[in-house]
Amino acid sequence: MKKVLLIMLVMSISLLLAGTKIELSDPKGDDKGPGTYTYPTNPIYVPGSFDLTSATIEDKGDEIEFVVKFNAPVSFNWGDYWDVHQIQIYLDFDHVMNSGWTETIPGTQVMVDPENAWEKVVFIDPHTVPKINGEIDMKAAHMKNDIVLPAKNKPVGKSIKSTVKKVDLGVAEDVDITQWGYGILMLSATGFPGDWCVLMRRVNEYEGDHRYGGGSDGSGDPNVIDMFVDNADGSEDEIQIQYDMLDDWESGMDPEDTSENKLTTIKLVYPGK
Ligand SMILES: [Ca+2]
Ligand SMILES: [Ca+2]
Ligand SMILES: [Ca+2]
Repeated sequence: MKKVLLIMLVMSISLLLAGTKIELSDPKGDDKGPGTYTYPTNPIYVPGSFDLTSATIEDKGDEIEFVVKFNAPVSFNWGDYWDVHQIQIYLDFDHVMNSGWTETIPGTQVMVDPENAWEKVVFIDPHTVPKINGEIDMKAAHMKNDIVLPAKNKPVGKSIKSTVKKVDLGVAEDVDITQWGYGILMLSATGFPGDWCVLMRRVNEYEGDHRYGGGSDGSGDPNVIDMFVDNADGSEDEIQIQYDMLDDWESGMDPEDTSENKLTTIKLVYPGK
């Protein structure tokens, strides 16, 4: 009898973890990066497309399911799997100073606070896996082992659902996802990226057909349009927190010369705190 109870207890603990679901919110109308960015002018960039509204992170046993929601329906005109979104989810497993990466995927153009240094990033992009892996090999080979592609992406309505295997993240099945830090960034994907950009669309000084405006023609400005910040409860004050976080950069004038840049530094969100 005791043994049965023990087994039931162990089972209910792992079931408890398996059901763990984190819910994050983001205010609407802050899809402006550091507060100044404007969308490209081509009508494919529907207003609200890059405006994060909420996200859920759910422990599904041997997988983790990320659902990222935004403020316009996902579209299917030209992309391999969908059109305009690129989403990066930086994961800090241990919350230990300088444990992990502080740089981000080349072309994102932000740094991560050393207290939030990340172990793995989930890379959600509409291109084919061979195309993505080719870009990573060319431009991000040094961090290749820590860039994880979802086992499955499902774009539906105003959301993209991405399923990531725990084994691909290198974590145990009984890991507690409430103890992690999350950096969920919204960018835009392009099949014609800059030489140092892993498939992300760039921000220029003035918007164009397929370029955001409100940044710099150089390469020091973040190519991040929206992100979750602070407690990620969606309160209005998170708008200014994001604008300030994304605004501390300097850029040289030559877009192909990244040596004169000072990148801005972001912090991750810790739901378990
Ligand atoms: Ca938003
Ligand atoms: Ca870490
Ligand atoms: Ca935001």
